[in-house]
Amino acid sequence: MDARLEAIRDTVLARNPGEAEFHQAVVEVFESLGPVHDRHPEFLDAAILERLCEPERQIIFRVPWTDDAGRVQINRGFRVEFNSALGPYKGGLRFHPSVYLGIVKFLGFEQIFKNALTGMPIGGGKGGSDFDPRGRSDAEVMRFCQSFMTELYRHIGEYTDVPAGDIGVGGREIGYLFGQYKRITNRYESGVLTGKGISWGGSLVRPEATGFGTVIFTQEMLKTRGDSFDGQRVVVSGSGNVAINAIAKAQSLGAAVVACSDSSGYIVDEAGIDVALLREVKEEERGRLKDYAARRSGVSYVDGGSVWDVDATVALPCATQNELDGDAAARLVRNGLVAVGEGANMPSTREAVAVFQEAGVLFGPGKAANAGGVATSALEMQQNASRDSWSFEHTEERLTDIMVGIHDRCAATADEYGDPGNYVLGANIGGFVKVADAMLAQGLI
Ligand code: NDP
Ligand code: 2IT
Repeated sequence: MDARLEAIRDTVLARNPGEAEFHQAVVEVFESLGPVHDRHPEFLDAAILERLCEPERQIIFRVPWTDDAGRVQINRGFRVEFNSALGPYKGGLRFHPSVYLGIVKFLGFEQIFKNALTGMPIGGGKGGSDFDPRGRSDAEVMRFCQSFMTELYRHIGEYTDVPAGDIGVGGREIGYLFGQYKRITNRYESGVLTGKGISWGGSLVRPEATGFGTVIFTQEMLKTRGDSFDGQRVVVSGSGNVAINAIAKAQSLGAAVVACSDSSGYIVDEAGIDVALLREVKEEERGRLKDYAARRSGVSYVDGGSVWDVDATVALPCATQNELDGDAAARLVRNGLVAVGEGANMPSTREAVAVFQEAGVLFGPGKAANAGGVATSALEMQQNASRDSWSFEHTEERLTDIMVGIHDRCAATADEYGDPGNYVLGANIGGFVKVADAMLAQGLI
């Protein structure tokens, strides 16, 4: 890494102790940015990197609520408003027991570059809570969401900060959050949240967008080698919103998707995953993958273990950060892997990324490959602002154009900086330059 960037990096790491995921995301971006600063010394003079790594605002709050037994529960809520150079802060809310400031900051930091790559007018932010929705009743989830919004409402708004879903936050939670925002503010401000239901301001294709977009991006990478999804053997991690829709899209392009996982284990279904059954078990019943295996013959369920033990030509990690390590990457590469599209945020460890890149595997990093979700959120904001709603076909066409555009911009940037096919470099530089130019133009703020 460039010595000037090393010094800035060391300061950032020292100023943010104990935030391992945030450190990892920062270091990975810094490793791409040396050549940009050679060409643009003005970015150094204006301390763009130092400013980028310091969130514009960080909000941490108490979330008290009562469970169904009448006991008081206390969780911690977060919203990190990272960068608003390109538009209102935009990014999801994650409800998972592992959430702490370091996770929210890594996600918010990645979101700045991802959102810039979409070409839409959105800044970067992220939030969430260490609340665990697993095993909670609808009524408990509602009371939690109402309490969370009772603090969050004062910090958000269609021109200020627009949250959406992430792990543990889907249509149900967005509904409860929107209802409470509306009640407190007495405003039907549709554009304050995205991922809403279709009848109350949501956008068609938003539920599918992240998974669909990841597959579209990966298909574009495959095309550069005269290849496609047709006939690929695909393994997906996770079985939530992103995973299920990635599976559906890959199958529609002719791939055999043979395995997916949840945090308890994984299934192998050599006949190809039955998406209708998967949706029934995971989305309607909020069940577990072992229930899927119990209802379909020829499926094996492996309790614990890693889904990356299953051979694949295309891997789509769609669960969580650091779920695919260097050893798993090396094993996949030995057994014929040709491409990886990250549906999750930072699912591959730094060692895994190095293994993929050294082996010449096509590697689409999350901030580019999973940008279809937030891009379609921006399309939802656009529909809300114009009080319009678009057809599925039109919205899907927009999503496809955006994903092809992100792919092409990453590829062109990698070419421009002398490392063709390096989508990590292309995404980091492409996103950074756009934000840095805007920050420079807007003065020292
Ligand atoms: P969901 O909550 O719908 O699904 C998450 C899935 O990942 C579940 O199958 C869950 O298993 C599994 N998982 C979560 N945490 C862990 C863990 N610590 N260890 C093992 N498995 C885990 O979330 P999404 O599908 O929305 O999100 C998945 C990933 O995609 C995240 O990295 C998210 O940041 C990213 N992403 C999401 C976008 C969106 O629009 N939703 C947009 C862009 C990126 P279990 O059910 O057992 O908990
Ligand atoms: O990581 C992500 O891009 C998301 N969770 C989606 C954010 C959004 O605002 O739609």
